[in-house]
Amino acid sequence: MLRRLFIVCMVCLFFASFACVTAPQEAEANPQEEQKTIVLGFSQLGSESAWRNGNSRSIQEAAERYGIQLMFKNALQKQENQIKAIRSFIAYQVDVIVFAPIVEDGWDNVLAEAKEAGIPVLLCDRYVNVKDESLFAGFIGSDFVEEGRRAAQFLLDRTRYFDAPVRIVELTGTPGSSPMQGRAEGFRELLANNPKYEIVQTISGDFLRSKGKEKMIELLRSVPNIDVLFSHNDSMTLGAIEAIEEAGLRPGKDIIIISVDGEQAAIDAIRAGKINCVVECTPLMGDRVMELAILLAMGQPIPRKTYNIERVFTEYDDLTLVGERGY
Ligand code: GYE
Repeated sequence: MLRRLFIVCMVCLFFASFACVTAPQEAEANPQEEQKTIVLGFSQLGSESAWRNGNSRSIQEAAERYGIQLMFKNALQKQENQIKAIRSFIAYQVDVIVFAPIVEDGWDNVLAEAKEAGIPVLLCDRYVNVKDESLFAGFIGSDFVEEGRRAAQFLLDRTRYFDAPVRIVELTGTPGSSPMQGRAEGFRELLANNPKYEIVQTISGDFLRSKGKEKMIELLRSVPNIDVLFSHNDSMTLGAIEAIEEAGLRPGKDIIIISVDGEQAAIDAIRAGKINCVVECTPLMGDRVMELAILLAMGQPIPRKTYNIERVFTEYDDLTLVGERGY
């Protein structure tokens, strides 16, 4: 028994010493330090909502985790600032450009410049409308048309036994942006051919809480008998709730409220009975953005579209199971 133990020990020692000899050689052949740090230029469109701030944080924290050097520029809600930022990334010769386009149109020229410079571009969060789709490598974000459908599906279920007409007002996001267009389209798709539902007025609140309140005040003054508010994001919804309460009505009861995003304050508002449904749209995609950026920097292909996995939160759900939202 002792003899066998002795042999086992000797064998282990032999391999241990072998590992000691080879380890430094391996380190020399492939030194960590020599790996080039990836430089990523990220153009954020602004800071209009809790969603946007959560998205910026997610990108910044993930870049640190992945050891990627991040050049982060906030365009403060102006497309021209985004174009300038992208041009500066090209001049700096970053490895990858990622950006969240404020609107869909107007990117052909600057993206052609990036392509000419050989810098791959990843669209994050919102889509673009360009003549040549090879001007960007891929997209990561949400399926906005599907979000609109989910909002409409909740509405159909919730008002199944309501008498016609069901009068809806809609607060939309930034005109010309992909979430605004997609959510409006998906919502209408399910209501089409159903005369019971009437979208009585559509008005833009630009994804801003302040405008959500302002526009809801206008709607309450100009539109009689509002049954439902469909709001394209939580920030506008939270502003609209203030307007509804100030008008002496009960949000979530006198007016059914359907929103999009799923920020902490909106989930709390469902718990308080003031929002009936929130279609989730997550901004927390930093890790996946970094993984795609690494592939692009290595010259690898990436999927044309990567969608986030999302759910719907309603007044009927057990929301005690929903943890901290992180935005
Ligand atoms: O819903 C809204 C934000 O583009 C998905 O932009 C994003 C939207 C989000 O300001 O809150």
